[in-house]
Amino acid sequence: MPESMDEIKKSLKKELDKSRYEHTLGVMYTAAALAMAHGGNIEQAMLAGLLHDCAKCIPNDEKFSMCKKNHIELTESEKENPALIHAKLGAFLAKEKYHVTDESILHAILVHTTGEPEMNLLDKIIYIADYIEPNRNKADNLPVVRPLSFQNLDAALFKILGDTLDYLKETGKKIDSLTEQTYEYYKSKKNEN
Ligand code: DGI
Ligand code: FE
Ligand code: FE
Repeated sequence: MPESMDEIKKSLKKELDKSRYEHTLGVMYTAAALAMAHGGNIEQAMLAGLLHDCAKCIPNDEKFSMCKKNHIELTESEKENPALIHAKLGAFLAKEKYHVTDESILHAILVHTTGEPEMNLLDKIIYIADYIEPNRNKADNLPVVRPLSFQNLDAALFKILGDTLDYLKETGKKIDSLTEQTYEYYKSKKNEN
């Protein structure tokens, strides 16, 4: 049986540090609001939002050993940038530990960090909610991206991806090919209109 939202919250409160737990609740409610605005399924959005970072606070060495033990294959990019692993491992834990059976929720968790071309509505909602939730305050473009997210999901994605790439370049991080492909996809989508 899938765990109830209350049971999951209780468990995440222990698994995550305080600010990550608060971020998680922020993503959950922001995802609900985006689902309302765009005709998505509110319950799905909330559960995916609640669980999206469930693997975030596991130490890196443990992330690697959990992936090995459970035959979760990592890309070269994930091995080089362990910050990416929590998405794949999070989708695994959502299924195995929290007993989520809804594949679309698991998929939204899987792609929440890099995105991917042709995301579905729930994928987009979680990707965007992760960036705009109220506790986020670092990105300069938030005053533009927040209202845009309630008007045009693809335009918001393009803006977020562009700024994320700029940030990764500025900080000298290796860019995952999916992040790049996702940006190119939503750029070409924008040029179609
Ligand atoms: O887990 P959150 O902090 O809430 O947000 P997230 O899942 O979007 O993860 C953000 C982290 O992922 C941040 O440390 C930057 C990193 N990231 C996202 N795309 C890429 C990336 N890191 C690298 N090296 N390359 C990427 O393409
Ligand atoms: Fe994350
Ligand atoms: Fe997050």
